[in-house]
Amino acid sequence: MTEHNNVQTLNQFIIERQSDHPGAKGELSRLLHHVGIAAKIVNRAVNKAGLVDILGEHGDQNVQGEDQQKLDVFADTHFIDALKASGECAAVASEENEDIIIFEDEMAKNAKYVFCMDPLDGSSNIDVNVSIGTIFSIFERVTPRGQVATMEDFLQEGTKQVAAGYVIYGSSTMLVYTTGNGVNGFTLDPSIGEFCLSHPNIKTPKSGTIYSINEGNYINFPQGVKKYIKYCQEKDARSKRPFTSRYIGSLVADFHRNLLKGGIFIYPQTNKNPDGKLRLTYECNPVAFIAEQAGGMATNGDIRILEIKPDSIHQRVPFYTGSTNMVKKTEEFLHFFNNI
Ligand code: P6P
Repeated sequence: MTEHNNVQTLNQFIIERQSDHPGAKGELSRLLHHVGIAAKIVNRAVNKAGLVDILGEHGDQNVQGEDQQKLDVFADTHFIDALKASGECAAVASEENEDIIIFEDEMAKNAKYVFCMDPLDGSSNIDVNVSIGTIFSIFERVTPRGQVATMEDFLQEGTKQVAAGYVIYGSSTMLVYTTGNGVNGFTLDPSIGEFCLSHPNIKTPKSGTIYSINEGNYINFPQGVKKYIKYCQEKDARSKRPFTSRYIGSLVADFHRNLLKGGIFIYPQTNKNPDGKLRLTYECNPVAFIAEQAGGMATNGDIRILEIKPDSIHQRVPFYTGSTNMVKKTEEFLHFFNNI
């Protein structure tokens, strides 16, 4: 019998932390509870992906023109179903859907929140058994309750997020989230089917020795990024350089490692992606909220990610995030060499 008497489950934690939000009536708690349910359903499918016919391409392409893997579609469908079932979500913006998904039932029209998500980020890694993840961001709607949500509810600055998090389906499955009072990590215990508090009050190191960037795009990088990469590679005992290069190609996995160990993740503008590759509303905003809540930073090379007013739900931005001292050093190079 596994001893669980001192373990706090996600649901116990959510309810306990409800008091962080005076006047809360449990809407966000119920919404987060349903996120946990969907995460367990997707986790079960991800773990079996190699065994059942759920691998391989779904035949369609998502709005990004990327081949949709079946697990992408599975994750998108099950998160949407769980959000609708919660009764606390009015509409969803998803990487897998060009337009927002508006729930039109009476309960949803009166719901307080809208939800942005990348239901399965890093999906190109699915069939090579590399960690993938779900990333989500929750806003209180700005349109009046009692009517359907609109696109206006989704084009809010990241500073307006009420909650954000990610699920990493890796060697273990973890859910990491914030509601603006610190960052907490929960590890799924498959023996009881519960996310259990394993990483309370995560704080990311101010400095690190890991840099994560796809150096295959080096030729197209801004001069300041090229100079920063060379800075990471130079020998300097005092600042523990040369740093270590680690790049998994799955944002959730690269970010999570750097969050815990210290480091910087960079996806700058390239010729192929002149505005960067990562999407503001459902990748950069939630990751930035977590980074800042853990004592780190997240910018587009110039300003805080969280201060950017989105002009579309699939808008891309350059992304620099992680240990504060490393992000600041990168910005020094960008300001000097690129006049950013
Ligand atoms: P590249 C995965 O497709 C993703 O959206 C992120 O998870 C990841 O950080 C990035 O793209 C990897 O992009 O161009 O290096 O393969």
